[in-house]
Amino acid sequence: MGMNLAEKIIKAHLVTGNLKAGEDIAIKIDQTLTQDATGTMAYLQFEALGLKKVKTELSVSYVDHNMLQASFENADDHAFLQTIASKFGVYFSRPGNGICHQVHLERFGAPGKTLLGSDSHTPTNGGLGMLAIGAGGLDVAVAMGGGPFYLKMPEIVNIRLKGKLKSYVTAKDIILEILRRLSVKGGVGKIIEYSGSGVVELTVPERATITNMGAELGATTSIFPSDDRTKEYLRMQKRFKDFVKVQADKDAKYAEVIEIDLAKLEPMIAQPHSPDKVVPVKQLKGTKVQQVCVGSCTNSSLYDLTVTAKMLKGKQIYPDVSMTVTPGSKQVFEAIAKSGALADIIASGARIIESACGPCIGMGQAPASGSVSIRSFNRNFPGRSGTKDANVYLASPETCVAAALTGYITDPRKLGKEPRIVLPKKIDIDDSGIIPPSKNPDKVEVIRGPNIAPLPINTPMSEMLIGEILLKVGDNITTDHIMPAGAKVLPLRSNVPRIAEFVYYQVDPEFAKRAKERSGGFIVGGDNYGQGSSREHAALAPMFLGVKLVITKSFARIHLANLINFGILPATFINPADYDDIKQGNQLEILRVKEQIKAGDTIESENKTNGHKYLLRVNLTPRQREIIFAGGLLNYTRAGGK
Ligand code: MIC
Ligand code: SF4
Repeated sequence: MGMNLAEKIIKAHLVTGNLKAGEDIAIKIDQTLTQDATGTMAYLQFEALGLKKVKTELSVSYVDHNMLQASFENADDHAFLQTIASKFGVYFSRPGNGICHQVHLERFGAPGKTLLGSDSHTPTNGGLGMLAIGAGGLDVAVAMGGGPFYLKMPEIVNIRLKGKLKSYVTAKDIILEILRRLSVKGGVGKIIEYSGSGVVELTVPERATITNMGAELGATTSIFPSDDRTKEYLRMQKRFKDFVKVQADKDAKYAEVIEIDLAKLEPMIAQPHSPDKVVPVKQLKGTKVQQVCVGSCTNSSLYDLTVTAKMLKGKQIYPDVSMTVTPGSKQVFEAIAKSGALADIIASGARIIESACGPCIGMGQAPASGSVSIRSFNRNFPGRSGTKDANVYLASPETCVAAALTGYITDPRKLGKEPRIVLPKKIDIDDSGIIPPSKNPDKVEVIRGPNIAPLPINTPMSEMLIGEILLKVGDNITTDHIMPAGAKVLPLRSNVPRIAEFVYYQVDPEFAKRAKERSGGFIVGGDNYGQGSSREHAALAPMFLGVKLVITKSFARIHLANLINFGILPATFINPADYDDIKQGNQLEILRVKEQIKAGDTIESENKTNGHKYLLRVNLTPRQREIIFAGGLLNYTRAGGK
């Protein structure tokens, strides 16, 4: 029987397990990436493993998130990251060099390889035919140390693309349509593999827009085959040597097949506050817009910025709209400067931002109160922009520009003929923003400013869990809800005691105080708990506050792994009615918890407030069980666990 592409790459990297969906497997990781907001912890954790040098083929540390330097914190982190990278054999992409996923696609991604990144949008590099997976920083630290990455073998779903996109319909509209059909939990436990005659119509950056937003489906990753388009892209990057052809066998089997006729698509837009609340742009025609942002790891390629410039050329941004444009990398920035596209963008009145995540993670450009912001980004969770009551919509750069020019949500097809874009055949390749590791690592001194606090370590699990339900939340809670980002909180990522004050801050500002007063407790959540970002701080900071148990209807993949990594027990309700029964403030008790977990995956708990008993599912592999008992992966690894 033929194999699909994901299975082929997994098989070639398999360390343990077999390729049956739902089974526990471990795979070898060829490359890793970190970014600054998750990277400081990842390198502290790598350091705690006691190794001298990374054992991967390639590890890169990017600085792209914490770029506003309103105080010393971010600059401290940059110095720490640069020196520790140099010491441990890691390449360092300096601030200004670009957004990790965009730069990795340009300079390092390679078909057939595996990539583990401490950022949920790591699957962007699936656009090159790479098996690229997002994970918590600790999993990436372990991979840097040569350890395999453990996961449940996903189901492989095939999305077959046919036909050709019509004028003003883009790769962003393809993934928005998929989100409309499948929802933010439609990809959980799955790898999305693209194929079909429509694939050749898409360039690598367009494919990367699609695989990037596969993260919003909750998918483990998304992948395209490599082909002549991949060759063309790697040749332009002067990396032709990295090309290998990877594709599915003709008779490959998939768990599910979904067909999309590209010719039938139209411009789409995701409404507040979820990337799957997708409707055709024309349906929202006439909605007043106050802010427009083009950029982010989803849509900041040379093509995206060139089309933005072409549409803006000779025109002015609507007087009451503020528009920002962010090139995804230094390479893109230089190329638009040389082609003149940058001058057209500046002349239109747009505000140019350095190559970084910027407004996507609330690092500046928070919209006005109650206003509408249209962004070419990938997430529009409440408050993520930095303004709690802002209404953020997600759309293609073309739809963004249409709004910037008219002041209202406008179907770009109303603007007349789509501009013809001819990209330069050659661009300048300049890797001066990527600093190789030191040849004399022993001489490198790691700089640790006061923002770098020591790593908090959990205690081993106790014999019984007794505590209060500190908070009860609903479905699709994101890690942005649990551990907000933005210009105020992100700079504290290297300082867990300080960042812990902000756990659930937007949902319930009293949460941290309550957790401290009660010396910890438990959290109850609904379906798809912990979707979105890979930030392990959403587990690490609750752990610091004494949270020992999270009970939900279901979990998102990366957050589930992060909870286990930091020794917080994840459990699900067996009887859905128990979710309705349990209330915030109730006392819950689980006796002989370790014994119960060892005996099987069902454990008994008692709500001491109303006397009701709940059966909970604790679905752990034997290794995860030991990690939880040890109080987290670091304790487990230090004690000799593999
Ligand atoms: C995000 O888009 O939410 C982030 C910020 O890139 C996160 C990582 C983080 O929180 O540092 C992600 O996607 O994993
Ligand atoms: Fe950065 Fe936004 Fe991409 Fe996250 S989604 S890596 S914050 S640009």
